[in-house]
Amino acid sequence: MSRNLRKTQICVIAIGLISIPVGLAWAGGHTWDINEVFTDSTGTIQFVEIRETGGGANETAVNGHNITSTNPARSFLIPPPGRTPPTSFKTLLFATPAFVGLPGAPTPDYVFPAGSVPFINTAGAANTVSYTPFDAWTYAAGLLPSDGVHSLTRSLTTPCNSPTNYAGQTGTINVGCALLGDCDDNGVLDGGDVAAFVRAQLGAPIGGDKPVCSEYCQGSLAANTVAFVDDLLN
Ligand SMILES: [Ca+2]
Ligand SMILES: [Ca+2]
Repeated sequence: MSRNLRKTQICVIAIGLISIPVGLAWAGGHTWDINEVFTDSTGTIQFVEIRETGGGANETAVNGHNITSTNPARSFLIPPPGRTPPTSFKTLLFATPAFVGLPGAPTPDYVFPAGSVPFINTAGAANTVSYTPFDAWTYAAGLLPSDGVHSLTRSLTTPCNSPTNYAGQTGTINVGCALLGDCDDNGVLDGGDVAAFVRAQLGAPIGGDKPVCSEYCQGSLAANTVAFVDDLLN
């Protein structure tokens, strides 16, 4: 190859690179991680939340990648279009059809098809949930709650669930308790719930208690107690 021809080729490549719009040049979709998973006891109500973790504003090209689970074996191809920037630290919410419209549930960005329910395991076993091919997260057996209110986060904590969609809508669902505050599970809010609420906070429930009904998800024991007492007295 002559020196002049090589110079010409380099110039053409350089001009080509310069002419690519900045947004396209840096658009990607590789800095998203699995952030939170949730299941109820039956596996019909589940969600998977992924999060942009690098702060990149143009990690828009999530479409074409898959959310997968190994237990059971599931794969969901994220359909087009890509997301609208900025993507920085935002979340995307994938959920089963039964999640849609629940009290406290934000609108999912994507709904798993009915044939993919359950999408993740309900309890007990280990599982690997991935955003392919860029992130694979494995949690050990016994870590995923299924009480209807707690979820498993990327850092392996089990707080109240916090599904958040791309628009920033967030909420908490409690599908494990029919009557919030009925901590002794006798069907009514009554005096017996006070002792059962205390037992739940101490982590020492007795037979017949329903600790999930003491979970007000207000962010602190003080706030939870206020909400419980308010329910009890009103
Ligand atoms: Ca969350
Ligand atoms: Ca009660």
